[in-house]
Amino acid sequence: MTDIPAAARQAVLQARHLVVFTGAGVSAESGVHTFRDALTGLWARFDPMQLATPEAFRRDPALVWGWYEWRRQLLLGVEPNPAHRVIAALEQRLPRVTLITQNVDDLHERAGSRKVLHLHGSIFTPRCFDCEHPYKFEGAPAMAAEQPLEPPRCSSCNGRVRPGVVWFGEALPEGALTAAFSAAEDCDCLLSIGTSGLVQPAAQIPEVAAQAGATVIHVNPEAVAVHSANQYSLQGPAGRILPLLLADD
Ligand code: BV8
Ligand code: ZN
Repeated sequence: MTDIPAAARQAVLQARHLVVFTGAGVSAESGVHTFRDALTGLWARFDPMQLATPEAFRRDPALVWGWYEWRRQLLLGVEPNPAHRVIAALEQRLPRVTLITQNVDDLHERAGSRKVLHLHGSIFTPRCFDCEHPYKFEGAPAMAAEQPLEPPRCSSCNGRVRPGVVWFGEALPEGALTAAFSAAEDCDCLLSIGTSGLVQPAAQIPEVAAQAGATVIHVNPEAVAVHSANQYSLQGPAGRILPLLLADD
């Protein structure tokens, strides 16, 4: 059983302003591929950097749209896991919690988190690639197989519909990014859960909090290098570690 150092537990439960920063690892125990392993079958031969870009969509819209519809379809069949639920419980319990996610799924919302800053958009909010007109899904995706799929057309300009995510080379949503950085500067504790810390500028968030003097706690099965007394690396799956924060309450 992984113990949580008392000082780390205390820093979370007594935070004046807690920032929770999540990556694909928080959804792993719900059965959602982390970003790097979302490339199996047909997409196994691609590097996400090759598929999750506007250039890839221009070059082969059906391949890219097919990948996202396959991922969306998988997401419709999974549930939030204990990690998502503890995060939602912390939001109820603490004076101020800012939840920032890199994920494009809706598992935080489905677990009860009310305010979620999506730095990389959402797979559930497609829009027109040309005029940005929002597109409304009708029901579940057309197919379960991993195959290219022609994207639908925009009702206002007939352009192709694209996923509502932020691709590599695209700017992050201004509002969410500004709110995320100011929360990181203001918080006294930041809980970073399930992220490889590779993707910029999101990866700077824990660093900004640490520079501002916050206690930074990483939750990841892989050890995360920590550089000072008020940084912790809690090694283990989030679904097992996070409930320990609220245990014997
Ligand atoms: C921008 C949406 C500027 C899409 C995503 C060189 C070349 C080209 C670009 C760059 C470059 N250098 C820097 C850049 C910029 C680039 C970047 O960072 N590239 C990196 C990779 C080198 N960034 C961008 O392009 C960003 N935009 O910079 O724009 C700009 C400014 C103005 C105007 C125009 C442009 C946009 C980045 C956003 C990309 N979109 N997602 C989609 O999902 O398909 S990022 C995508 O990757 C995910 O959303 C996620 O955020 C990220 C993967 O990170 P993780 O979430 O950490 O997931 P990962 O799989 O990597 O790791 C999972 C972790 O969980 C692991 O650590 C694992 O150990 C852990 N884990 C596993 N199981 C568990 C667990 N943890 C806990 N419990 C468990 N059970
Ligand atoms: Zn349009």
